[in-house]
Amino acid sequence: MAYKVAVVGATGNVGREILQTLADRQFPVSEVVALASERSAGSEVSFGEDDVLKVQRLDTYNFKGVDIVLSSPGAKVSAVFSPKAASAGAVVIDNTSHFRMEPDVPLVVPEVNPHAIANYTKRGIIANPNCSTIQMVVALKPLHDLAKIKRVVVATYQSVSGAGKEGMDELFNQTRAIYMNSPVERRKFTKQIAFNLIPHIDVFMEDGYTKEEWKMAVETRKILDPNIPVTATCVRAPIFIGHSEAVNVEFENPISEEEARSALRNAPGVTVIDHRVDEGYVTPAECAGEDAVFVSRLRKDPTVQHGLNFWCVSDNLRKGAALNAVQIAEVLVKEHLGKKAA
Ligand code: 11C
Repeated sequence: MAYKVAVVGATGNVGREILQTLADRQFPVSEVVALASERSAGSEVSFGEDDVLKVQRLDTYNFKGVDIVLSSPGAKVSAVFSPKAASAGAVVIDNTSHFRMEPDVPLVVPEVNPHAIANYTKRGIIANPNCSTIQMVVALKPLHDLAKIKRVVVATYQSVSGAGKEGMDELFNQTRAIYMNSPVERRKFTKQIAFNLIPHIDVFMEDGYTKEEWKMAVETRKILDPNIPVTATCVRAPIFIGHSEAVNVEFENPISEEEARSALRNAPGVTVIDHRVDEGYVTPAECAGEDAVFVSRLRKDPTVQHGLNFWCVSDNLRKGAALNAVQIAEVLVKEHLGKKAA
């Protein structure tokens, strides 16, 4: 069985990564359609090593006959076009924040809550979580199964690709300007990002947290366990690809470093690289282009009864977005669409 797949937002960072991931993983496609705004229509995007797709206009596209839509055009565009595609009969895997917290839309990380995909029938939409949430819950899941998480405190160091191509261009241009003694221009970020850190991702909310910080808390509860309190500080860092997180976890039950390390080693999607020597840990520069969530610097937190600290790094465009979406599509066809067709 092969499926007609449409990629919405095909010219963006995540859209291009989705096309690459579909091809790399040999997703069973009968046809792939690349869709984007009128401005990008007519341009070309690669599908795997050999194929080139001409980008079509999203606003006039008829989704009839499309089986699966992988959508990452921005929340406002998804708000309009994901329901439109779903009512034409497609199952939409939506990578924006727009539908994530709606109760009848499953929010899925396949290593954590694949069973939730079954609820796609309610709206025809499955939401892909925020990148910083995805990598954290992949690492938290085996630890929660082992000793029941009581509380999570996390600080993130997020790459500029999370803010799209414009974010990457801004880091590049500002870095060059500083080296060339030229004026530093700012468009995308609220402060200079080159040689700096910005403790502000997404908009501020009434309680002083940013929406990125709020997303990490509410999405973790929806995906992993509704009773886990999460408090986050999200920081933009001058890195092109790869989000990093310093995670502190308090547990209800005893858990040793060895038990935690072994559970993480056996967990799907996790690679533990944790040697207490120079170079014995993973940094964001090393995770770009990789599928795994890397865990390093695992150690006891002696300030609470049952606590651990760890460092977690992953490619935000891949596991944080495109790969997770394609993995959802893989479960969807294997467990649901394929069975329906059979
Ligand atoms: C960032 N995490 O790094 C954001 C990007 O809710 O899907 C993804 C935003 C989202 O800026």
